[in-house]
Amino acid sequence: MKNKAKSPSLKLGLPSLIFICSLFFFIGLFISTIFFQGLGDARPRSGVRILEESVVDKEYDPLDHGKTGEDFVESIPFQVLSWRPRALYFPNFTSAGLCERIIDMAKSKLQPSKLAMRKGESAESTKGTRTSSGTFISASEDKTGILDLIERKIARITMLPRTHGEAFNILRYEIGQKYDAHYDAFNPAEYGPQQSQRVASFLLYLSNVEAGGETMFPFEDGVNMGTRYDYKECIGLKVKPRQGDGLLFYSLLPNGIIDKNSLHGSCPVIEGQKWVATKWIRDRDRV
Ligand SMILES: O=C(O)CCC(=O)C(=O)O
Repeated sequence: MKNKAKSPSLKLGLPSLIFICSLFFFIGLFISTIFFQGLGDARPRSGVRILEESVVDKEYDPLDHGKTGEDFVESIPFQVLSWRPRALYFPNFTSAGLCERIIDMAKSKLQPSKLAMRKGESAESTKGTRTSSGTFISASEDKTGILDLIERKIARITMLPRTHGEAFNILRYEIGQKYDAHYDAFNPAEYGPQQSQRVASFLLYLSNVEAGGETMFPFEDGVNMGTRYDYKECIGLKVKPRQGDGLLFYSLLPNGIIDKNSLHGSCPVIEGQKWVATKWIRDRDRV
């Protein structure tokens, strides 16, 4: 019997196959690490990168930037709603899809919203002041990267470092629910000594509301100040929630004093549901 000639084709055993596959895997990992490092820290994670690219303005040539700067020019449209308080409105700050994903993140975690108490106040005496439900979610807890992306964008428009921000407070108001007029800054004369102070608030409207639910500024431009305003009435400048839009206002004047015009609240929802993500930004690092 003739011996079968040995075929010159390559026959690989299991160990060799595993070795080759691992080699390709590590080469791929190495190349992608180098590529993404090149994009710098300013780029959000891939799942949501499309959102940020849509606002990069190709019309302008970016300048050389410092170590903490960015290599792109960005357009973020806004409208000045008021100078007293300083309030800016950002249409289409975020897409509707991302708003829905934030609502989904928060839905199962809602608890009755709480209030910071002034000296002498109690749960009983403040009952009915704030009737929404809410939950706190920090950007680091959100593994999808959506809150991280939004937090970076808020830091850009305020020029207040993201490390000064509290976790997002995601709120839901149902029909009849509201937040009576209040200040976000804590007056030490009423609340006692403060370690740090809230400088600004950013509200991202996560839903439309059929009727009611406006964010109101009863003392805008000093109007209604010095009257017998009862903090419940929904008057003054009213901002109607629109899904994906943002509202920024400052609670402190440039000299660090609380801006009396920044009194604000949420009018009762009349029809539909209101969802909003609030970020309070402080004058000091939170980390
Ligand atoms: O829901 C709003 O429109 C206002 C929320 C608010 O006043 C706050 O969270 O401090």
